[in-house]
Amino acid sequence: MDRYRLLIGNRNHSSWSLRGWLAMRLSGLPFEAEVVPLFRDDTAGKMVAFSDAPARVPVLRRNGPAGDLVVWDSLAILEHAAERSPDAGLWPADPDRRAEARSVVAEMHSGFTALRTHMPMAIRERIDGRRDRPGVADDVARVFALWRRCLARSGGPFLFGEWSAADIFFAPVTTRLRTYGVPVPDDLAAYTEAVLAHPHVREWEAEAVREPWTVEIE
Ligand SMILES: N[C@@H](CCC(=O)N[C@@H](CS)C(=O)NCC(=O)O)C(=O)O
Repeated sequence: MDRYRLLIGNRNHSSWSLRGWLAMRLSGLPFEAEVVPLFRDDTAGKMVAFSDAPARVPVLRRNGPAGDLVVWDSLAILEHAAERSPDAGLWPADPDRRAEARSVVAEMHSGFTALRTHMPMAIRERIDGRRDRPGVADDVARVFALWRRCLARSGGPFLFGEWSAADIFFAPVTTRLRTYGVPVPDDLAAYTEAVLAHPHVREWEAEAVREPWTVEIE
């Protein structure tokens, strides 16, 4: 079987890379991750050397008998992984639940700008004092409402029962809540703990802790 190469940014900081990597990891498709350190003079050059995709991460590449392929954008990577591994459970099996899971993922993919701007992912850091930045409280409230809605229907432990695309897309948010000390309501604490304890998230975090690069959070 052809192997894939997945270009990712710093594991401590690159939330979109985490999503693409978690999707590939759940798919079971064989792949190797290659890290390009972000925010350096040579970052864009390394991304451009990897493929003809825009200079962003993640980017997935496959070369071999099955044909050459470049997939960029975390959601496109997740969809490719789901198509190639239909039994991996990236999307719920039930069409109605799958439509809701797609809505949840789409909302994350195109929204939550304040949360992303003011609380950049920094897995191994603990930073205080950003909870009153503009728009953050509204974004956090929406995240909690969304999680509550999904968990009420599924019964947990994850948004659609089993670990799936929806949890993958919100995994960086759970690390942000921890990094910036955002209180998690009691009824959602088990969910955030389950996400942070998921073996794939732990595997990523262990690598993030070992990374040599440091990036100043302004
Ligand atoms: N919508 C894209 C966003 C990708 C993105 O913005 N990635 C960031 C890192 S998390 C990046 O490559 N930044 C490098 C830069 O802007 O130079 C996706 O889902 O993959």
